[in-house]
Amino acid sequence: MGSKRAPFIVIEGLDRSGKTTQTALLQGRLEREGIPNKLLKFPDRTTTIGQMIDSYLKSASELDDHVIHLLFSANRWELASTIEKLLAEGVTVIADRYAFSGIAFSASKVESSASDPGTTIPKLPFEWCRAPDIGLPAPDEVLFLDIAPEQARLRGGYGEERYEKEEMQARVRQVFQHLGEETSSEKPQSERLAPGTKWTVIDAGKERDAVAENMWASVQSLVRGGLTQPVWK
Ligand code: FDM
Repeated sequence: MGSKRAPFIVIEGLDRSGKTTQTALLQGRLEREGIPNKLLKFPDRTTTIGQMIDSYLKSASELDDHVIHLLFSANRWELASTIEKLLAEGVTVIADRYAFSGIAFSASKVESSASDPGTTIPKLPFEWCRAPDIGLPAPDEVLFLDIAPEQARLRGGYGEERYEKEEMQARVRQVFQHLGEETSSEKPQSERLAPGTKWTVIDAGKERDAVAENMWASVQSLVRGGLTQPVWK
């Protein structure tokens, strides 16, 4: 019987969706269940590339939109072999954001159209945004914490960082929804954005413990059972 590997689970979500709290609760649950695990956070602001990203997000520096997109991707590639190694060793990897955030945020950047100044057009084409992450270890499951912008506002508004503006967040939510459809198991595997990834929408507007329970219910058989197939790329 072939050896099993651990699953790779990604938590994606909008700002104010409770993503950080819920990621911590999921990790606590894995600990209580005695399941070896490692929590990663993207961007990982501790590396040299991560420090450039941090400075950009805090508006302490300016970078071309293409450059920052590639840095976010490079920041994942820095950890790609570590992720594969951990999974092979039986350590469940949870990532707070991953390539889906990379696509959603960059593809949501717009500028006004030269021919029709009243309308906006994307600054970076969707396919271009997707390309640098092709070949990274792909998650077995994405838990997308979804919240309506109006409800996010009631939770106390957005913070100070570059993308924390309501119009941007609304566009990001639309791209995430599109990514969810492209990843959906209803499509033939050959047409999916991430062929082995299960995309689960979690209603993040619910009360904290209910959200945590729904997330656990979705991943528990995966983390308890492990997987025999190789990591998806
Ligand atoms: N973000 C995050 C991106 O624009 N691209 C990426 O690849 C990733 C991983 O960085 F606004 C954005 C999303 C968010 C910001 O994220 C920092 P945290 O979770 O607030 O640290």
